[in-house]
Amino acid sequence: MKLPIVVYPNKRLKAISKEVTEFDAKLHKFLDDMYDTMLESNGLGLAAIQVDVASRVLLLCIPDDEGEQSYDDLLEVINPKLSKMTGSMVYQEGCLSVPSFYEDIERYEKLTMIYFDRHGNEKVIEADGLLSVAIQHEIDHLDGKLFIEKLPYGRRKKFEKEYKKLQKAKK
Ligand code: Y12
Ligand code: CO
Repeated sequence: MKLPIVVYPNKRLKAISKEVTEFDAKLHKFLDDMYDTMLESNGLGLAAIQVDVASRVLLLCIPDDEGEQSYDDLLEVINPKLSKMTGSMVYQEGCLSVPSFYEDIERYEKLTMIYFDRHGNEKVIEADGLLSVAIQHEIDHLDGKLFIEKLPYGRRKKFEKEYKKLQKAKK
């Protein structure tokens, strides 16, 4: 079931999400609904707060070399922690909660993430490139942060002006 997406400037996106303690059927149904929401919205990643649930849950599904998004590549991430962040890279990021805007953002190039799967099993993944960028983008959501907050002052001002104009035109 597709869930409604919370969009900027809704203040709910600033919530600090809480750790998951129950790895039960309710969590599994929520993960399945997040997956439907992400795919039906053409997203590569989605954090729970984007569907108004302040839990430390995120999904990622990075396309393969042919640009195909496959269920086999789905990463369900619960209570993630990052370590061993190294290097830097710039990638043009987008977000389902900030529709129609893409901006160059600098992030760590490589990292290690420890997290739990839907059954409460601890997992470790080493990521680089797009996966590393997407992980950092989604973990920022769990801490109430959006990629546009990383823009320099001038670019942020320009974004706010254009975004307001676009929101007005949509009404
Ligand atoms: C870099 C950083 C973060 C990610 C994962 C999270 N971002 C997304 O999944 C963005 C998806 C997105 C999809 C859109 O919809 C279409 O393209 C049809 C979109 O366009 C509009 O809202 C009009 C914007 C963002 C990945 C890489
Ligand atoms: Co986002």
